[in-house]
Amino acid sequence: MTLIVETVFDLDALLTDEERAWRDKARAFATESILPVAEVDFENKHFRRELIGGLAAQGFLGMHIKGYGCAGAGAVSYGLVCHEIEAADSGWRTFVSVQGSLAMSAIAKHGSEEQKQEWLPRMAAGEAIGCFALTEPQGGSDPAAMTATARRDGDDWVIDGAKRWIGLASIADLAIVWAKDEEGVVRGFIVPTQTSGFEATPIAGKWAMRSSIQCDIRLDGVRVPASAQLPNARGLSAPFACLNEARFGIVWGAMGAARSCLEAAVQRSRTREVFGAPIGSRQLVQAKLADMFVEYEKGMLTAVHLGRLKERGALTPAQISVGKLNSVREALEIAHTSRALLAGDGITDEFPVMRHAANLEAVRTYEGTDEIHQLVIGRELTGLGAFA
Ligand code: TGC
Repeated sequence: MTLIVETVFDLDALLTDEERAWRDKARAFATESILPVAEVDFENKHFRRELIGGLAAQGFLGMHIKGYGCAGAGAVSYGLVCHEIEAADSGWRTFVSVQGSLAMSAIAKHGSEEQKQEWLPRMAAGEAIGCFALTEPQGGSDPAAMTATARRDGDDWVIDGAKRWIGLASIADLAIVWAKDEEGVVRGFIVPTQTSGFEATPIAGKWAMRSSIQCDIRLDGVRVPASAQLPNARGLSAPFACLNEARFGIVWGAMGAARSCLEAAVQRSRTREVFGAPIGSRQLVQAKLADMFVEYEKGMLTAVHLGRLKERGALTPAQISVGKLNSVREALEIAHTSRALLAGDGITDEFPVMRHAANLEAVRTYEGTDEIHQLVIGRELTGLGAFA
């Protein structure tokens, strides 16, 4: 499928054949399997579980991890897959992120060899679903203030606490749970969700991400063996290393939602006639389209740059903050402008724009709000922290 917005800027020139192949595969899957059901599932708040097998068969789950049944693809390839899937719906890019960038990454980065062998191949195949339990009910911006605890009891660990906004938790087979030990050190645990004392409840009444699942979790004396602890996770930098992966995917994904909105506005501007001519022939409309397009391409160039840095092992958290802040902020702006150009029809499900705008409100908040990323960048520029 050729998109009008792709014919102008030739971003393809920056991609390798392999990257284009991943992109094309993801676009075909998103177009054939997600897009046809995106509106109805959003309307009905339906998580279409049967799509998981397709995502797994395409090799998208944990695709940046090497070995253990994972594709070992490059960062730009992974970003392009996030981009294409979120062009269909942010909820499904979120699924790919939670499974691959958060839950699988936690095991790949911090797990023992036995834990990797046990979980990663099944997770890559979509046979085991993971979730990542970090955020707590009092708020997500300051995970250092977490109150979930893990105490030793003989050879076991016993975990107590509450988590909130945890994607996929009610359908997950395992949860990566972050909790403080008796010394106040943050540790990570692989908790099978069937364990007694683990309870996940989907959050109702969402106006965003309606075709995906976010949950409250209660951890009530959840007992796991010592072998469930991630041995290489000590301190908050461990979950943050996973958040970096997910935030990187959002840099690309949000621009996918933006592209979908921009494409809708461009196509409409060519055909919709007002005052006897297509609205695309009017200067005010062209100015809006041009500004949206420029921000979209700037966002994509940033994404490619960050991807190349990541492939060299040189990507820093502050650089990811630049990308996450910019992509989501500009994607929202593009969605809102597109809605205005589509006029009354823009609020209907004839176009994907309101759905993307609503989803992007959630993307703006999770994995670090705009304000958190501004402060990360501000600290990098000034050398002065301004969080407290
Ligand atoms: P501070 O608490 O002082 O530092 C803790 C340690 O973490 C290190 N660190 C990082 N390491 C790697 N990558 C990063 N991006 C890191 N950011 C911090 C830091 O160096 C320190 O290491 P060490 O070894 O000295 O102990 O925190 P800070 O002052 O560095 O950072 C403060 C702040 C506000 C930037 C940070 O707390 C932050 O990023 N907050 C936002 C957290 C966030 O994104 N929460 C939303 C998570 S989304 C979610 O949970 C839902 S999962 C998705 C789903 O299920 O759908």
